[in-house]
Amino acid sequence: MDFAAFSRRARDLATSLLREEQITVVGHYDADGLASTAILVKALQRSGVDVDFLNTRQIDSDHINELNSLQNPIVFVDMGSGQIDLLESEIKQRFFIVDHHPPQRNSKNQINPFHYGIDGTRELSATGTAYFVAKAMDQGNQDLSPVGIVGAVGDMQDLHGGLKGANRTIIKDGEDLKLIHAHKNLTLFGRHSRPLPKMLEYCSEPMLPGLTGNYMACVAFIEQLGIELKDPVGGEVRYYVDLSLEERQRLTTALYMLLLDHNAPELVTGMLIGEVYEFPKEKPRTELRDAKEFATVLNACGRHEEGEIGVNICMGDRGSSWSKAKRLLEKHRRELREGLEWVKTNGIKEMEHIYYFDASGVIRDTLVGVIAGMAYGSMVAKSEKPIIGLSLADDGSMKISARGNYDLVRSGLRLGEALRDVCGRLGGEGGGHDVAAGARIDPSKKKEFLRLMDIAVSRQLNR
Ligand SMILES: [Mn+2]
Repeated sequence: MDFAAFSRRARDLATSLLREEQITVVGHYDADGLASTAILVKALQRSGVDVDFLNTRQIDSDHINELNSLQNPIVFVDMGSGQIDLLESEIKQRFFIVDHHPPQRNSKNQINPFHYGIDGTRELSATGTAYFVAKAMDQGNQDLSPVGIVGAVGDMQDLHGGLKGANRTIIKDGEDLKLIHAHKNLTLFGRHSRPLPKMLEYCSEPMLPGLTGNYMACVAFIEQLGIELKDPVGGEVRYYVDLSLEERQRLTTALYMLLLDHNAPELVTGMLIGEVYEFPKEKPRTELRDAKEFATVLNACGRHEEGEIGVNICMGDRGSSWSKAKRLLEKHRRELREGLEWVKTNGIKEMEHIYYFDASGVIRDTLVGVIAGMAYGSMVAKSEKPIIGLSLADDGSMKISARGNYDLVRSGLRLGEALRDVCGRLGGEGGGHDVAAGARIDPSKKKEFLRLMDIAVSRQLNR
């Protein structure tokens, strides 16, 4: 990796951007996209550039017309590297790209870690890339390091034993400023924002045998350990972060034993503990205290087309934007619950090697993947087959979200590959991770898709 050359490009780009009087930042609508948008907007504002922003799922011809009518120079973040040719032929004004997706090719006015031997899928996100551009504008922008980590975690760059590569530099910056506390801990989601039994009930990575999806069993499990559910003095419901060190150890050990009793492979027990990123300056018992939960807030904003709220939170608004986000989170969780309930009652269809459900017109396409994952968590679907959720998108295409688990991946499941092959053959497109992937096809191809996907999965699993 050539970090020095990467830093030079960051400096050059920072200089070019600061020469502009007005800029429009155009970012992707997921956690990494919103966080990277926020970093650039904040850094440019601080340097006196007149900046506005928008977040979108993809750049289509409508956007291009809209952008061309603005006439502002544009910075694309978390998008653009894969579409340089299109952008160069369609966008009339000057534009810049800050991205970490595999690039079509190198170009002037673009920064992408891949060009410097830095793996953009694991070592640096778009937010991280934007962070280094911001830091090159002004060292004072190092206070944006927590946001840099939220973007990386939002893009799941911490999946393989914690953040690596150039991401570590951002952590170091944040630690020096006492804004980031990276440490080993129980990795379960909700340590900061969910009552203890809820944290266990909703845990799907890893699946906790007998606990995931069973609230009463979780309550009994915690009580058996002699851990109080409520504070004996104040009576408040306790969260993981409220436990004493000794209680935390007791709980962690018990969860380990539970997994071992069920012959969980090392890969799965290993998921219980990992590096987590805490933000000590944020209010305790809120999602914003933890990088992973912060990223979920941003995803909820993006999925409900309220990207602006997420960007404002990343830029530091803990007032009205945070209030709106909390309401949005409630709505988001309600829709998830209702969606899961719908899947439960309407039944998952079972094929030889896959489960699927078609929630077209019922569950919004941006939530169908999360709900497919939750179907495992709540044991609606058994874990020996991957599950595929279908839904209709606004543009009339069929959105496909596939979810597996790590046992299946160990047996050979490669969902991203399967979707890319199958949907490619059907004139659609797909891809993603081994354990979670997505695709789009024409709805008329649904039957054929399911048939081919069933075959593809059976081949991967040698069944
Ligand atoms: Mn990204």
